[in-house]
Amino acid sequence: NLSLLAKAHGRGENMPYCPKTSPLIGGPIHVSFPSGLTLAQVARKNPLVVLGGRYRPPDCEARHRTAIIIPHRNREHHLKFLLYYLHPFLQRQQLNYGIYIIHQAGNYTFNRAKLMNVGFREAMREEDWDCLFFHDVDLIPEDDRNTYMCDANPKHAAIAMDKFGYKLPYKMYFGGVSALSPLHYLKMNGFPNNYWGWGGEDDDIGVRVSLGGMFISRPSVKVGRYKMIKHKLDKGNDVNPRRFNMLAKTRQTWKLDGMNTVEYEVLSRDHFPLYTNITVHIGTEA
Ligand code: UDH
Ligand code: NGS
Repeated sequence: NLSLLAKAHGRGENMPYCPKTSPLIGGPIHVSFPSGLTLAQVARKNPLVVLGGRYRPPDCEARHRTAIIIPHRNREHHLKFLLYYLHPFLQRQQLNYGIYIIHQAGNYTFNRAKLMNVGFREAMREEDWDCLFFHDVDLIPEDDRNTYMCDANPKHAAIAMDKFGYKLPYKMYFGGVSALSPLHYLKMNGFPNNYWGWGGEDDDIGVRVSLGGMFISRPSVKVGRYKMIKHKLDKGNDVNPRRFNMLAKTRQTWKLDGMNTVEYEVLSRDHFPLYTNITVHIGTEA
């Protein structure tokens, strides 16, 4: 019974939709990294975020349901800062949102794109999200007008990163942060599962967008700004020497490898105060 459900959630039954443009959105965000920040402090600053890192605007019905999917291993320090900025940022946008950390188990070579496939399936299992933001853990958005909603085409959001002088490093760059609807994701058979180690998987995803009959949409360079938390290449994520050969074959492989073939084993699913953590065994290179 819907009205009982609404009451159980402490929400009115006939809440109006949120305005098309949130009145809470500002402009540029000043990003710094406060020392000594703890997750408990971030939780205290976000009292309306509920278990699993979920939020709905308290006084209006959100027009958009966005899941944030973050591939992760051994970057707790970055995650803390990302959550510190992302939670208030998403709340100012009046979104119904959830944050998912997809944590690769074990020490085998990292596989960013396969973790995204896991995140897509596991997030959609929980809720009928209408938009998924695939988000590196070390990128902090620097402008409120960078709305975390999907466009008619797959959107590349991280188009102006500080490390590239706030512009695209090359025209087809699709790395960092991108946003796809479930329909976009399925049209391109998701992401490749076979890029182990650093590099190339984001270019493969960009090619899949056009092979799936779509275009890359982008916000303006004023808005799609991100600060990257500086770091070195991680242990367990060496540069992938096969990436150029693999990229040359995307046209032949995209339908044979992707969402339709992803295999993994979920080891745990925890609904923590600020995020849902899914620890997954994704296997090793064939
Ligand atoms: N990630 C982890 N743990 C790892 C590796 C990657 O959590 O051990 C995730 C994390 O979300 C990260 C994303 O995967 O933001 C992308 O990985 P990355 O940050 O290593 O890639 P990026 O290109 O930086 O941002 C690479 C550093 C310099 C590489 C130079 C190679 N020529
Ligand atoms: C390209 C990589 C991408 C990478 C981009 C930016 O060369 O995966 O550089 O890298 N493509 C290949 O290696 C084929 S960065 O400057 O962030 O280290 O995202």
